[in-house]
Amino acid sequence: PSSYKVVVIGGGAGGLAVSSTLSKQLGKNEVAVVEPSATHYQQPLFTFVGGGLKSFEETYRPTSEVIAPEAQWINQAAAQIDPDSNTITLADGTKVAYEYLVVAAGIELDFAGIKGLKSAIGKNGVASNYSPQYVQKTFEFLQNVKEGNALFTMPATPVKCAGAPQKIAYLADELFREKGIRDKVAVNYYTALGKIFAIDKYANAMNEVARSRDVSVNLFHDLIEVDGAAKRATFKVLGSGPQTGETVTVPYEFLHVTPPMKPFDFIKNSDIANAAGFVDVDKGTLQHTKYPNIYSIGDCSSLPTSKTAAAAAAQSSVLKHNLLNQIRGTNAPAAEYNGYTSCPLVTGKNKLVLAEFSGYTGAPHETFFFNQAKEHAFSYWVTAEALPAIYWSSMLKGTWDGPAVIRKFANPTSAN
Ligand code: FAD
Ligand code: UQ1
Repeated sequence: PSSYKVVVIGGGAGGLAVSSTLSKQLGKNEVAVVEPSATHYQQPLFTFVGGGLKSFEETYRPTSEVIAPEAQWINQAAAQIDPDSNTITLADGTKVAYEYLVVAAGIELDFAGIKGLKSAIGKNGVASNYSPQYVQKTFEFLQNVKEGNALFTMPATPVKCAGAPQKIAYLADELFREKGIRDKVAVNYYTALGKIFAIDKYANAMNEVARSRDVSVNLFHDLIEVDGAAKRATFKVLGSGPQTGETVTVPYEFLHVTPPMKPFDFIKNSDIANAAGFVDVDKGTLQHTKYPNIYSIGDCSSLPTSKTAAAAAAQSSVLKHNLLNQIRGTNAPAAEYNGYTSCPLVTGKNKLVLAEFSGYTGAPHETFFFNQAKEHAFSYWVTAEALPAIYWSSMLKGTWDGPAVIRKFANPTSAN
């Protein structure tokens, strides 16, 4: 089989941040990137596309243009990982051998996990910012709304960017106000979880945002069925309240679904997965708990923090440091990831709550000197203008490790 020093599975945000640096450091054709998609998407921009604030064309570039020229692109899906023989098998059956493996395949959207959703989505008012296939439908269908219920859902599974399910509710609220129909439309957020956001500082802020925009927040409501023809969504009530176990059916004119998400089968069914199906790595070093020549980054990893590109950026520098140490036999101390993640909660045009925290401790780690739980036009600019540019020009090239470098002078008294 073909053979590489390092094989990286996945050419998304994390996989490219790692492979760009490694391929330059290790030399041409020592690093292969296994990536089935000919198009690379900047997914954080999808929220803005759904809200009509950015064009879809800004969200993607050809994979051939974002992969480092020093890396070998294998344009196929990985189908199997065999850590005992240091090989992976591709979808066409070819085997590829590695000395070191980095798994960065992301997380799978499970539209089939909700009854009726697969046939309903993309038509009759049902859309999702989570998929490039349906993100443009969000804005199209929002513009068609004249009255009735607009529903926004968040599932019980782990998801990437756990704030995205509610961001689009605030953008919809603003659109309905601009059209002068807000008094005829109810904006309802339904989450399977018991809180609007995991970290209290930002949960308090978002509860106040929802209250002030008249967005109803329905906790412990898990979407289980969509009847696309009748335009009705059915929720199962979770938690331990009086309605627990009951189902509630709500008619809608517009439905934004955050699909349940799950680890890809080729990872889940491999020897490198934990019980939940994520790649079982040390939460500090990102090295596999059983196979020392395997690392993982981003949404497919077991790292117990909130899954975002911001987290993958911080993880990428730790992974590269530790893997290059190992390859070169240097005895430098291991770098440790502290759980840093960030969720820019856009709440309207020029308004945004910029959550930044450690998923390991729950402590905020804010980059700037002002209170980022407050809606701010500057935070909007950072997220809508600066970060997309940083993503293409720096993160994918392996030179963005997250905002720690800015925090040093912009908020020097903040921890970390
Ligand atoms: P991805 O970037 O998803 O890349 C995974 C790659 O693996 C893909 O290219 C995929 O094609 C490839 N792959 C899949 N299967 C295989 C296989 N079998 N073999 C090989 N390759 C495979 N993050 C933020 O930081 N800020 C935000 O504001 C933000 N907003 C978001 C809004 C939305 C609507 C969405 C959907 C996401 C948002 N995110 C945000 C999350 C962010 O996009 C992800 O957390 C980030 O992309 C994770 O990087 P990754 O490399 O782990 O996975
Ligand atoms: C970030 O570093 C990052 O990676 C490029 C994102 O993805 C687009 C983000 O959304 C965020 C919020 C960060 C964190 C950076 C700052 C300046 C808060």
